[in-house]
Amino acid sequence: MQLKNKLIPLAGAIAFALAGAASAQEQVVKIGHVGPISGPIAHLGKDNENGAKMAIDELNAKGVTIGGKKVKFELQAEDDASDPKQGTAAAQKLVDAKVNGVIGHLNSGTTIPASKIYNEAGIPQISPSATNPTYTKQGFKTAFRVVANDGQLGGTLGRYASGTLKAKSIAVIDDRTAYGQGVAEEFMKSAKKDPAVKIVAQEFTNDKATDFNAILTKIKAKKPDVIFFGGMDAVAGPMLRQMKQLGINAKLMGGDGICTEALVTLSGGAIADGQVVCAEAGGVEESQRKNMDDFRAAYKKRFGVEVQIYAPYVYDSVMTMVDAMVKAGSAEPAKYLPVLAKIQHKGVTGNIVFDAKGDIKDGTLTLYTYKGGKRELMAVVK
Ligand code: ABU
Repeated sequence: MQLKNKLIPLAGAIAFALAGAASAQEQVVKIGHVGPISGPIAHLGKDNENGAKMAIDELNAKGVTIGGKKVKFELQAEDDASDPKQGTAAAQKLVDAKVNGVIGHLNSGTTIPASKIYNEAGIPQISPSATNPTYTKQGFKTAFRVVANDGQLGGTLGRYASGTLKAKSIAVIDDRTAYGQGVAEEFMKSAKKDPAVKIVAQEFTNDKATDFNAILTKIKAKKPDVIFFGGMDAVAGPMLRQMKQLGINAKLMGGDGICTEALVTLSGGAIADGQVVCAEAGGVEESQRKNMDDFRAAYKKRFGVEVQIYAPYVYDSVMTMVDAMVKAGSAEPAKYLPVLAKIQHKGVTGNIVFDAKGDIKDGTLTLYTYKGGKRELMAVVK
């Protein structure tokens, strides 16, 4: 009896010591993620965050070793509500938490000011969706992006408006954000290369607006063939509804911010077949589409909803960052950053290789329209 009493605590102590030794071998690597989980585009922020969760869970389930040590990844997800001030506060919180890397932010207006904070802390940042060119033009060695930029988006859409749609009169609206203003300017620059194109109206709104009657009434009088909107789906949806109410039959074009699955619901079903033309700032050719389709199916199985737009790019951003850590044999930012800058990662969204500025090399775009209440792929273009 006495012997048994002594053996039990001894066995417990051995088990405790073994568990301690195992956890001493396991290194925790923290990945920060920031997007708008509140506010008008919370559905897109959640989409991005879900992409990060899928990558982290997959890595932990598979088991990853970095520099000879087994690693456990932890996701620290923050909400910036698409607000630049909340964006910098979230960035500082991640720096203070000593994250090993950051994926985000979603918006250009939050990504750009936050990038200065990450840069000063030497923490690598990959944005999966911010498309304003300024982000990678600041000369920060820590800033990367896995999607094409507004120059490519606006350029391609401008050529499509003049070349394919043969638009002659175009009205432009933007939401005055870094993204909306930037993509609208690039679109106009590109469309105006065709001397037959006239910008007949230029109006402004904001990223929380829901009433566009005044600006749409002014635009209606100009009878444009196309209205280009620089902004997000939460604003484009009600805008489409009011276009229909006012009897405006012009096509609505926009960048990746409106090119979501949710646009149909947000417009209250007001989109006529083929009326909207928009572009995602990435995409894969037909031959590589299976990986993307498999990702979308796995996402839907896990979260019960369709991918909105950028979840696969977030997933790839995490995987690319971790690939660099594994190849560098270290999750220390200073050690894996140079490897990340030269990485060649085969992701579900295509090959990820960065140029000297941190932009994706050979970025593609995917043109979409909407038919029968569904987003429909038209073409993948370089
Ligand atoms: N690229 C569209 C949404 C995010 C942004 O650039 O603001």
